[in-house]
Amino acid sequence: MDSQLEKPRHIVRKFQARPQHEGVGAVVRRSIGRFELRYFDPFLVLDEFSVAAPAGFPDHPHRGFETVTYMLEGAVKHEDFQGHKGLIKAGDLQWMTAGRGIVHSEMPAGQGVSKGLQLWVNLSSKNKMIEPKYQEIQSKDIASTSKNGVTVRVIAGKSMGIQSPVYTCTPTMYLDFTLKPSSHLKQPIPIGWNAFVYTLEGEGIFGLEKSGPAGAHHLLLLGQGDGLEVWNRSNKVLRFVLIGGEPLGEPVAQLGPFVMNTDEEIDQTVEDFQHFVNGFEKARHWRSEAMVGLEA
Ligand code: FJE
Ligand code: FE
Repeated sequence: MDSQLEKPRHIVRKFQARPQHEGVGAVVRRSIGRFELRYFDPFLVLDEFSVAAPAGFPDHPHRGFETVTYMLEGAVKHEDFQGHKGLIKAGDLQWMTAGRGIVHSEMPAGQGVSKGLQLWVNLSSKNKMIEPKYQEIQSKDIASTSKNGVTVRVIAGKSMGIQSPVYTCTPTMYLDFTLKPSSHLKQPIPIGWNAFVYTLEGEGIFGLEKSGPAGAHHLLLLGQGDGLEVWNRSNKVLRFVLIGGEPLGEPVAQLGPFVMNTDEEIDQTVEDFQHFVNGFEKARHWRSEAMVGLEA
């Protein structure tokens, strides 16, 4: 836990994630993916979403990347065009590799507001057209440990001696930390990876001990180095996620939910989706239950 850092990373840019409308009636605080920060290789989008019925994210496609949905409150019901469906509840994780194609709906379940984080992780050219795959972990099964006032839930990668079972096509770490007042953390991060913090609750000092504190709903981009130091000098709990990934270093061509390397591949994807081929076959006759309900 008290791993020594030789070159701690510092915050190089800080963004406040302000609410904006997305999907149908949903609100997201988008940090990565907004125009000031189009891409932080390999990350395409980070949304802190907040959604209550009848709002949601009805039937839509994805190709060429992964969506990682980590629920904070409430639940999201998902269904896809292959018949894969389920409920992602508070604390649960869905790591969805869209690969060559997924069409699905993501709608809030139950009363009240459902909140969570959705991260889009790009796939390398050799993985963009792989078979779609899900890795789903319930809250009780997420690797977690606590020491000296620091609790970690390991979504991907390893921390404080424990490892997530999630396989990441693009090498990725995703850690959910809670720090009690007066606690301190040193977390190694692989050299060369791009890494950032997204703050959820409370106030923390990140990187440099004498820097000013960062409050909730901020994206902190980290510079290069071998790890991150964090201090909670406040009298409230601090919660944030630390996410890092190995940059792909490839060109990105994006059209909404389709992310490829070239414009030609995007044109091909639009054609595949419109003609229900190359992985989109099952989209021809599929509607989510949510949509069928509206049509009836
Ligand atoms: C999408 C607009 C969207 N953030 N956070 C355009 F809103 C979406 C989309 C989501 C989404 C879904 C959840 Cl459950 C959480 C999200 C965007 O579904 F895919 C496109 N293309
Ligand atoms: Fe989606």
